[in-house]
Amino acid sequence: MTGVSADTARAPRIVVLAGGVGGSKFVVGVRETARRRWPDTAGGTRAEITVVANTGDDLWLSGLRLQPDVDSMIYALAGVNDTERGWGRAGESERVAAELHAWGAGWPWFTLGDLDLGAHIARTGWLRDGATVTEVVDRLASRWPLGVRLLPMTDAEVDTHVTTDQGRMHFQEWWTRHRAALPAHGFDWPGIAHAEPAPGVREALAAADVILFAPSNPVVSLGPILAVPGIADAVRNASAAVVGVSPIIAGAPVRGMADACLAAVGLAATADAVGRHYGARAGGGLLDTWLLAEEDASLADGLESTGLRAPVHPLWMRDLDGAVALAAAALDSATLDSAALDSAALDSAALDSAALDSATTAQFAVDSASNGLAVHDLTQKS
Ligand code: FO1
Repeated sequence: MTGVSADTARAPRIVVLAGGVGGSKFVVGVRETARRRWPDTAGGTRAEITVVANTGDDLWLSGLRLQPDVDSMIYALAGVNDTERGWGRAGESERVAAELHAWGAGWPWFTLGDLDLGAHIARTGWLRDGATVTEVVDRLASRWPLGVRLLPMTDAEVDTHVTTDQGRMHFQEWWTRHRAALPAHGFDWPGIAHAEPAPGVREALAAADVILFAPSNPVVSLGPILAVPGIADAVRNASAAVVGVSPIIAGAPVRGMADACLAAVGLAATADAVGRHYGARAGGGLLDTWLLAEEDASLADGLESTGLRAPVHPLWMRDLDGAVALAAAALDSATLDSAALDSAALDSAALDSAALDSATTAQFAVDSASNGLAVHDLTQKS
C-alpha cells in the first residue's frame, strides 16, 4: 500500500453502523482517529464520517418520543454523557421524574432525567410540527459540533418488541424493567418490512471507502439497522471495505446483556457465532473483516475458513485511548488502497498483518445459505 501526496488525495469516507453505549464509544474513537490521521486546519478531520444510528430502541412514554441510541450518540460525541451509568446526561437531576412517578405517569423503572427531557420535548414538538425523524435528528445533532453526520436508520417508527414467557412487550420494558432476565423467544419490529432507509443512508453506503460495524449488540442494535429493507443489500454491494468489531470477548458481551438477546434468537454468545451470523461477503454475507479480541485468537482460523479476515486486536474500550486504538485497528484492517485516497496514514504494521488480498479472501468462499446473514431470521428463535 502506498500513500499518495496529501494535496491531490482525499480523506476517506467512513460509514459506521452503530447503536448503544458500545456504538457511541466506538464512534468517538473513530472521530479521534480521523482527526489524528486526516486533520483539517480547524482541529477536526477531512475524513467524512457518517453514523447510521439504530432507532429500534425508540419509544413513546408519557406522550414523548424517546430515541435512546440517537441520544447516547449525540451526548457521547458532545462530551455531555453520563459515563458511569452509560446512558443519559452527566450532572443529571430527576425532579420531573419524581413528579411523574407521583402522578403515576410513565414507567416507574424508567427514569427520565431533567436535562434529557429537554431533548425529548424538543424532538416531540418538532415531530408534531411535521418534521421527519431525519430532520429532527439533524436539529438535535446541530446543537454541538459533533464532527460526524448522524443519520437515523429510517424515518419509520419500528420500535422493537420482545416475545417472552410473560407475553409480548416493548424492548425497553424487557431490557430495563426485567434486565433481559425474562426468557425471550424472539424480537420483532412492526412495520419494518415496509420501512425505507432514511434519506442519505443508501447514498452514504454506496460512496463509502470503509464501512464499520461498531461493537454493538448484533440482535437489537445492528439487527434492526440491517433489517431495514435495502440496507443489508447496500452493505453487500458497497465498493467499500466492510469491517466489523466483535462485541463479544471470551464468550461474554463487552457490556450490556447481548448474551440474552443472542440466546433468544438461537445464537451462541461467542465471537465465532456472531462473525458467522454476519457472514463473509465472499460467501453472500456482509463483512470482509471481523476483528477478534486477543482472548479469542483461537477462533481466527475457523473464521478465516469461511472467507472472513479475522485479525486479532485488543478490543477493550476502557478509555479514549482504548477506543482510538480499536478504531485505528478497524481502519487499518480495511484496504483503503484507492489511488485517489489519502492512505498515507494506513501503512501500519497492523494493516500489513491484517490485509489479505481479495483473491485470498475469495478462495474461501462458502455456501451462502449456510453462512449469509438472514436478518429476518432474528424474529424467531431457531
Ligand atoms: N436504562 C436503564 O437501565 N434505566 C433507565 O431508567 C433508563 C432510562 C433511559 C432514559 C432515556 C434514554 O435515552 C435511555 C434510558 N436508559 C435507561 C437506557 C436504555 O434503556 C438502554 O440502555 C438502551 O436503549 C440500550 O441501548
